[in-house]
Amino acid sequence: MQDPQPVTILPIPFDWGASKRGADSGAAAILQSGLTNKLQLLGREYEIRSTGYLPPPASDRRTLDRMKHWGRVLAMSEAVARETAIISGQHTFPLALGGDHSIAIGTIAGITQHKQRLGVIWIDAHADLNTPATSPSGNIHGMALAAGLGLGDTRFTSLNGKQPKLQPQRVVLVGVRELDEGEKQIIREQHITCFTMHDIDRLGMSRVMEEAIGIASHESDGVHVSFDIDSVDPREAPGTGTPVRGGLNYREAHLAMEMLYNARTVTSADFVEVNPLLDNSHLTAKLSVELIASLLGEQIL
Ligand code: 6HN
Ligand code: MN
Ligand code: MN
Ligand code: MN
Repeated sequence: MQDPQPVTILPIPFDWGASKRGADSGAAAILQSGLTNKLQLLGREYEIRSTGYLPPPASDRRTLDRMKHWGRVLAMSEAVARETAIISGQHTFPLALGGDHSIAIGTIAGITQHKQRLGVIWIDAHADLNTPATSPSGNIHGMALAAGLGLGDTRFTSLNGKQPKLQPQRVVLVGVRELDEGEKQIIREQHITCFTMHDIDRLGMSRVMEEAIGIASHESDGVHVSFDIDSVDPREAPGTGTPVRGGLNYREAHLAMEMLYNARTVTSADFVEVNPLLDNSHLTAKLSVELIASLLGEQIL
């Protein structure tokens, strides 16, 4: 990866993949918390682009119990995939700002148009490996990684024509602490590497990230980091829709980002699930800016 590569920021104000409203303001909160200033300090050129996605009118009632608001999520995913494919083709670093995690359906579909052997490091309290058949909630943000692996509804899995877009041997989960039964089964069946909080406690974040980077980048043509802010402990990141106790602490999250930068292997990223409505202090958006800075090369010394 050429360094420092220009960054293309793609804000995606969308929250219909989640049950709580408010993550659609996440990108704006991250931008307001000083992201572009940070990029300037890091000597990174940047551009802010738009997907052009506008929420369809309230008359869009395409919704099913096990796939809530699928009409809106699909329209957004198509717009995100189109724009991300263009950005990837221009060899800048796509930085997608959610929005809820369903935006990753589109970013992965777009990026894999250029990178057929994309590794993915999915940093999240959850695995987002549900399908409409296994989902307890029907919320599509909990199905985003499954879609990339070709599992679930074909409207989502076949977004750019190609499915599956990802190979399970290059997909790594980090920070997991809440899984649904169907997700556990998919992890086992697909042989997906999953570093739970238990593994992080035992091995330490340093060893976990070394292994994660090795697995995701093995014979790959790039690595996508999909960072769900709920991976971080709710004490540090309260502003998120599905918080789970017992998460990454501040330094563990930073160490992961610093090691990813040092490995020079990451070619794109999502930062998702920041919900400013649940965080008056804007602590969560500020933390996101700091983590993005570490991922893009901010050094302590
Ligand atoms: N996220 N596994 C739960 C579900 O509803 O499928 C939670 C999903 C959370 C999704 O945090 O991106
Ligand atoms: Mn809203
Ligand atoms: Mn997630
Ligand atoms: Mn999550």
